[in-house]
Amino acid sequence: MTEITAPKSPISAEQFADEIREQLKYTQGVTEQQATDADVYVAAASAVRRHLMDAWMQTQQDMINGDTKAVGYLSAEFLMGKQLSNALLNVGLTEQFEEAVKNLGHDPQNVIDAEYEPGLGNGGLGRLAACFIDSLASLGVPAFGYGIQYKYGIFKQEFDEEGKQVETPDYWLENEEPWGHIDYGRSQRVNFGGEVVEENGKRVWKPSWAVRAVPVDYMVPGYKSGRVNTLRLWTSKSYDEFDLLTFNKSEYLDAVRPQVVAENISKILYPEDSTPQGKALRLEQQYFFVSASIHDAIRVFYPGQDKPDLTTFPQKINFQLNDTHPVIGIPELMRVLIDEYGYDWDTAWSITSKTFNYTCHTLLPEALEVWSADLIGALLPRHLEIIKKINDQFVKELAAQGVDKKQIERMRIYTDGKDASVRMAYLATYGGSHVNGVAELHSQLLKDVTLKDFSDAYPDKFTNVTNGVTPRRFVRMANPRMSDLITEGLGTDAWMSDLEKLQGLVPLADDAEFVKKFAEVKQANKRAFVDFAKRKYGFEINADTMFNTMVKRLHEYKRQSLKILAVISTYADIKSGKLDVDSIVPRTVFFGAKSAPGYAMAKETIQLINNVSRVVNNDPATKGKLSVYFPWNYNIELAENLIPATDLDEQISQAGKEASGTGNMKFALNGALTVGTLDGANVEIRERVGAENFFLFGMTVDEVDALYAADYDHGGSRRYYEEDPRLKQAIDMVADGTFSEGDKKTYENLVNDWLTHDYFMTLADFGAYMDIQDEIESTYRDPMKWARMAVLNVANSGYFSSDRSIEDYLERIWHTGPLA
Ligand code: B1N
Repeated sequence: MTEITAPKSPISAEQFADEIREQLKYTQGVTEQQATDADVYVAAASAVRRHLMDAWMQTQQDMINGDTKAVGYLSAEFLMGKQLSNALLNVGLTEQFEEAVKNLGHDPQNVIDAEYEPGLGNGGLGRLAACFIDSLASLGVPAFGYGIQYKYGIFKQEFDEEGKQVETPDYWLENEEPWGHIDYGRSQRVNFGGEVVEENGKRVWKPSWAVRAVPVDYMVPGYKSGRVNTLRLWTSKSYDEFDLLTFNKSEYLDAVRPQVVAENISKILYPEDSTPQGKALRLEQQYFFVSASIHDAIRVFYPGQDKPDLTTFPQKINFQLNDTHPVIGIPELMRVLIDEYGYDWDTAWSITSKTFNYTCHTLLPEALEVWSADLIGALLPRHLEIIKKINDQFVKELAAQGVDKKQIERMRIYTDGKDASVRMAYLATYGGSHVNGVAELHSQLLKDVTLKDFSDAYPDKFTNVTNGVTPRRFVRMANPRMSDLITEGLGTDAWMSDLEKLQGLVPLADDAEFVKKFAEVKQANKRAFVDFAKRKYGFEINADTMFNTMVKRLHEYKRQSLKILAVISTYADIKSGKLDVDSIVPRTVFFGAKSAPGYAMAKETIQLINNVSRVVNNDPATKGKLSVYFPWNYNIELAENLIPATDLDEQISQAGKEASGTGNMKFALNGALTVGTLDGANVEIRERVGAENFFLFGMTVDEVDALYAADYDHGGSRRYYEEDPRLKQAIDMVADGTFSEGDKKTYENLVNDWLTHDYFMTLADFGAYMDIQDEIESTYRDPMKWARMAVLNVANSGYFSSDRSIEDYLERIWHTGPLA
């Protein structure tokens, strides 16, 4: 059992069982005999929460009273995953829980499973936020996560008979949710609409409606740090102020409109990943949580003060803007300082620009949020004025620096004219102290391409912080067998809070016995996944095959289509007899991916994968040597089960499109080998694990650019189709109805796009991708060689701990550290 600093007095399993009994009786009102798994889950969660309470309160006290600057991580998404096992691990009660629950007559796994996974995020960006708050707490750094408690999280994905994605609402709060604590007393008023008038020479905002932002607090326990931070998620309530004036004009529905609007704000998470939708409600959500959070921070750090000295604000807290979603916080803090606290413009600007920093998570130009000035003006008229003034100041500053007119035009934060708009990434870059990308290559491309003008004008602002993942959840919890082996191999479990210690495994890669044990662990994980998949999905999977996984959001740039075309090609060769089915390495290909509901091309790809799965898995010609499974509703739980069971991970995005990726890190840390392109953090993973332990293929960023320059996406892809018979055969099969019961229309859009545009160059990389498969197969045929490479992947991936990412943020951006 690992020793921890929180709670101060560890308890026995018997005591923990008593605490659960007490909760069952006095909080839930059920007898021990009546208690279901779900009851025991709620009781155990409540008991754990009590264990965290002292440390939570102490952390807040120390933060307010001390002078260690705090971090406010502003994020529209926190994809937390289930909380109970994580809290037990961090508080040091895992074993006591298991024994206690058994003594109460329940299966611990069933109790853990009874928790409903909160899906308050889309993918990597939201999960990164969750890993970061775990690491902040584990490092003892005072921090708040600030976001939205959506009533409906990311939709539940199902597949219909035709293999199409069907979305159903995810009402995650249907049952008792023991973690969040709603705190009505610390609500904030958030105003919207109306107009700005001149009063005594001052601009005064007269809003037309308001909502009440109520905080729901989640404890964020650090691992072995004795610290518990806060994730504060805002929920919107109406003030139930009835608009009498409107009512008297007998416009009843108009009179209650504000109430309806208010409750809508935190109702639903936008299901778009990497591509924003410029909808008014989304801007309302952004302003809602950011405004509430800024006022909350002032309340926390200047308790009871009517006239706080807010020039010290940037020494109390720094706000990290998780992509452009919270960037409206910059004009909001300006407004608060000027309108609410009476500071002059220059003082307000000095405070604001020291308070914010911006992390960019994309390279896709369409993913940088741009809001129409009309929309901002209607919803937040005072902010639009402030943004224009920021823009004026910015333009003057650039001119004074000697920046030429054309470049200034390109850089405008606010663009005039009839389609006047506000570019949030530019506002964030100018309005904050630091800008960072999320992997070396990404940060470089930000400087060279996406934000080049800004990097030229403000070179010192730009830095990189490569993403990371929390080893507690994604190694220790997800992969207990491998974790035990690592601890045995290293003679300590200190790697869990200092992941670079995995380096100590490097010599063990040459220890045949250790490598064999490592291979056995992987095999045991595969068998466990087979059971899990049978239980949850009814799949019949053969554990004695290579597990080859591609899990991530469905997006054209990620190129699930490349993977499925390769599968189809292999299948075609087996059918035609070109490939002897007994000669191939038996493979089970797994896909997991949700598509944005309105993303037609992505949805067609999902349908194709499902139908390839149906056809291939039911064809006796493949003799079970090639199978495709697409477990629906990819989420954290599935990730935690599938990643440790995977042999080969797919990271095959077009070079220059994936900002970082974080799945790639989770796989490497769980002993999967990667087949991947030189994109995002793949580059750094390969550097660290060694080129000889990574299956690299495909074009580089420069080669991609050269092909675009040669007009690839305007008809250039067709040549690849015509010149590579494997590719032609695979695409023809998609077109001819093999995977749509003879219907030639089903995949028309996909086929048409491949042959005319193929913007993400799937066809151009197909040959290289097929060629690398030979190397993959011959390596897999030598199990000890494969396992050795896997050990080296684990041993050299300690860098990809989110603890290291946070250390980098502390040093390069936040300039703060642990509480004394
Ligand atoms: O952020 C992750 C990266 O590892 C991924 O490479 C990157 O694609 C992802 C709008 C996004 N970038 N942008 C988003 C999400 C939701 C939304 O509404 C954009 N997600 C990423 C972590 O750095």
